[in-house]
Amino acid sequence: MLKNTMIAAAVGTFAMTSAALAQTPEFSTVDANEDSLLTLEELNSAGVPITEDIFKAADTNEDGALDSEEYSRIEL
Ligand SMILES: [Ca+2]
Ligand SMILES: [Ca+2]
Repeated sequence: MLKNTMIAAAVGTFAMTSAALAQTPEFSTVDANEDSLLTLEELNSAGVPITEDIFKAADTNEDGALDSEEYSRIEL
């Protein structure tokens, strides 16, 4: 049951992705816990169409999160 819900959510996110490609949300909008770092989870929750590969490539200092500078450089 939960698994099916998650698959449905994933498909829904994918459907929204192409429409959202043109722009990324404001850094502050994505940073749900306001620690000035964006985790992959926060990005996904905010609807940013980012994959783990892109996230890791963008995380140049490899601390597992994106700061505002790293976020500004991501190319989706
Ligand atoms: Ca955060
Ligand atoms: Ca980082």
